Amino acid sequence: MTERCHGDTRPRARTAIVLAAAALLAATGAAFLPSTASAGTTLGASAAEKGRYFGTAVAASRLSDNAYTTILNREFNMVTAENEMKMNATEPQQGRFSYGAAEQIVNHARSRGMSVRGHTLAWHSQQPGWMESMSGSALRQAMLNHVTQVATHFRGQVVAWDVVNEAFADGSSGGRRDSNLQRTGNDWIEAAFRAADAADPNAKLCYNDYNTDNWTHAKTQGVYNMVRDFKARGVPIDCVGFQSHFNNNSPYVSNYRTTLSSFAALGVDVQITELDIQGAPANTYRSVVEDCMAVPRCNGITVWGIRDSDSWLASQTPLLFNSNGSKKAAYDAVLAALNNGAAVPTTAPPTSAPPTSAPPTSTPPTSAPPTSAPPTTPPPGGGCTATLQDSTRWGDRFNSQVTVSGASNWSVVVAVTPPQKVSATWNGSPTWDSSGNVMTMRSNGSGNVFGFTTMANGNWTRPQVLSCTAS
Ligand code: 9MR
Repeated sequence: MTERCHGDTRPRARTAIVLAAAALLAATGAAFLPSTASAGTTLGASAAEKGRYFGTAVAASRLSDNAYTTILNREFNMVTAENEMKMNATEPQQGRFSYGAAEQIVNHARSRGMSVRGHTLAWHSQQPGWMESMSGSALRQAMLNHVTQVATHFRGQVVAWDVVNEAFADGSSGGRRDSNLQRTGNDWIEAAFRAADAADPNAKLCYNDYNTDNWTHAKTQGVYNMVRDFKARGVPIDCVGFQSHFNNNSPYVSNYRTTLSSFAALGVDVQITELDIQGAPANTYRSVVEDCMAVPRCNGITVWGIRDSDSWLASQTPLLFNSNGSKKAAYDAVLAALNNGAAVPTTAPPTSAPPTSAPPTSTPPTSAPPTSAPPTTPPPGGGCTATLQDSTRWGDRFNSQVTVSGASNWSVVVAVTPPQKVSATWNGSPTWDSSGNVMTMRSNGSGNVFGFTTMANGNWTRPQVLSCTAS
């Protein structure tokens, strides 16, 4: 087994950065952007304009379905593998790792400017057979090795990991679920988080569960107490995922916003990770999105599938697209709620791990977006003109908007400065050169204004438009 490393300094570094940001917040007040309605035309674009993401679960087997990938590529900027990163998929035999289907999804997403949530490193369910029959210290070691190997394999490609999934019991106990992993000792969850932190220090590390939406439920309180304890003791946890599978037995409740904001107040990001709602009532979808938008640290929403026919609960028709791929009323409600929602505050604590490299060399990262900097325009000659303008800036990243004139079919080449990385795009089809720093964005029928989010990684240099070519 790989030697365990508890990364003694990393949790403290993480805490220090968050505390520094919190102090800054206290000093300056949370500078919310005005919640002016914007007009994003896709879920991903609208979320990204507000500093958030909108994702979906993807099954590798469906990537050959053109109708499916058309919606995926158009609407979403975050992807979760529905089953392909689970323990039984990635380590079918002990010590033999299998990443083919997971990589198919990761490559599909990343080559199109979408980010990836990793789901899931440790879970009582969907364990490979060899693990199901293990117990005690052998199981603990096997679990930690799995966490280490998988997180290391995808290091740098996954923005957030569901490190541990569904470890709390249903019902009124508020305690842990019994499982072979739980029987290795109550500290198995924090051990998994420390192993993930050592393997991929820059990924966000999340705890993910279902039936934790109702603030008054014992299970919600149980998870809350664990997260509070982890934060107090420096266990490296960054985020909590709320699966939010809503149905008649487990309905949406109006204290959901209290749940999200109460967890966020512990100093973690909160994300809605597997949203589906029986019957897809537009009003309930709207409420869920409004609740997330009202919480600055609710930085993303993922629906658990694209079309109703893709859902694990297809007969409940719980998703945003009909089986024929058309948008449902719930889709319109979600898009409107995203467009009407507030952007995350520009002074929020970093939503990705702090850069480990040298301190920023250019503009400090916490100021308001510059309004007076001149837009950059590439040299003429390609039959069109592309003008880049700064848009929103956060503690760790910033948005840019590019307006093209002179052509409706265009391709624009944009360069970012390493170690910057583009983490999301909207209203265009991007491809990258091998360095990952030069993006060619092609028109995709979404108009003449495209945008993208750049993770600064300590460098705040403005991206440059290199060329605009009409085609
Ligand atoms: O959607 C997934 C389905 O295809 C699998 O058969 C199932 C097996 O457990 O897992 C489903 O996804 C689950 C997710 O991984 C964790 N939260 C509950 C999801 C729905 O069951």
